[in-house]
Amino acid sequence: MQTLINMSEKTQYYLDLEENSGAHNYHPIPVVLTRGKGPHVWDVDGKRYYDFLSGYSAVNQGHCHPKIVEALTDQAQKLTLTSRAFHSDLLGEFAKYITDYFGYEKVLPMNAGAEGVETAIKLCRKWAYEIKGVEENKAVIIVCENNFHGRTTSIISFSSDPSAKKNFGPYTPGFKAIPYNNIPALAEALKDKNIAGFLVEPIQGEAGVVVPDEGYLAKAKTLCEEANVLFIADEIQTGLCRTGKMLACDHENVRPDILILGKALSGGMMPVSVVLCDNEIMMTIKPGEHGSTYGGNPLACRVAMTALQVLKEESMADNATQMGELLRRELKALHSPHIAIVRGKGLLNAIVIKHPDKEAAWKLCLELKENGLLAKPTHGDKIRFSPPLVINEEQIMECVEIIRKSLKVLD
Ligand code: IF1
Repeated sequence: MQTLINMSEKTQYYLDLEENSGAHNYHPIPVVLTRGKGPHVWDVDGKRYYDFLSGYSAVNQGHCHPKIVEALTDQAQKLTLTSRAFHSDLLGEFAKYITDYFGYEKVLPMNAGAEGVETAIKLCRKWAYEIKGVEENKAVIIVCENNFHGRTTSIISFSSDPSAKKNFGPYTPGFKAIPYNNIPALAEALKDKNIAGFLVEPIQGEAGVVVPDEGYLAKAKTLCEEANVLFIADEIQTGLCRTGKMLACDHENVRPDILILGKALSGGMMPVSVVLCDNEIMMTIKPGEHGSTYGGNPLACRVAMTALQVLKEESMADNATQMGELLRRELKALHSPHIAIVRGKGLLNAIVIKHPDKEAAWKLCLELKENGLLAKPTHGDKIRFSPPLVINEEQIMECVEIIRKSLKVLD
């Protein structure tokens, strides 16, 4: 039972319900939210907060964006699900819209981000056996240490985080981990003729917003091309304007062979993920060989098209660039003895806390909550600062002041 003295009875009521009847698979900040709009959320006592996590970058467009809500509610009253046993008018429209939007020949729609990653893995393996000519069941996909690609059994099989994989074995074979942001290690791994693909986050989110060296992605793509290996970009967290470009790969003009999107693809309305690639890869999957009940449902298609539309209409990539530069500049200018590093790109940022108390980041997040800003530590000493991309300069400055004031709790 979480009993904190400054907790309202209403909040405690909801915490107790979750505690008693919900799985304990998270350790959330003790706040109970009931409403969201733009960069703000409100708790059950009516207190307003800046959301500096954005649903783990799923509400880039801001909470309850009116145009996306309108698309959701309108379509919800027409047709929400047909299954893929039949066609719908929206799947074809969505497929054309998103393949034109990102410049690929085909799209395969799924739901959660992990399903998108699993789909990319299956496509990569099928391509390896049927196009590249790798011996069956010998395909290997290179991944990076400290990766995060989701929570399915195959995906955690190649995680390097013990808490993500302990006692979930036996693990799925066919993956080789190399250090992130290390070209020589990739070049060495690519000598293996059974390598089918290289699955990489353009910026490692969960690891604490680890930005690779300039040129890393471009060099990696070139090495993959030379080795006839598929470059698979997991842009589920970094994509959709979060880092100041439509895709994080755009910073280096890298076109992934397989592009995976999720999260903000629906603007926080519902799980929608996609895999984008060209015919040579996508057409290796034949009818009946892959799918899902909700994959490509009309409601998701309608919502996703609107979510993509508002990203461009409201120039969210440019705003992410400008607001991100402002946020990092102002955080560095605090010259706080408790902040070791400020890093990020666009509005995907993190601070690394320097403090003898290993609970310092958690305590700072509790103080931030008291002062009206919600954030949560990742891997102990890192705190991600990734507000919705609709945040403006005045709001950034207000948040910097909240952070400045809250840091005093660590003195
Ligand atoms: C949790 C992390 C963020 C992702 C990338 C695939 C997925 C994710 C790059 C899977 C999901 C979420 C999952 C959520 C917390 C959050 C997270 F801390 F876990 F790593 F954002 F950084 N690729 N990330 O970031 O997408 O299946 O969840 O839709 O599991 O705790 P999903």
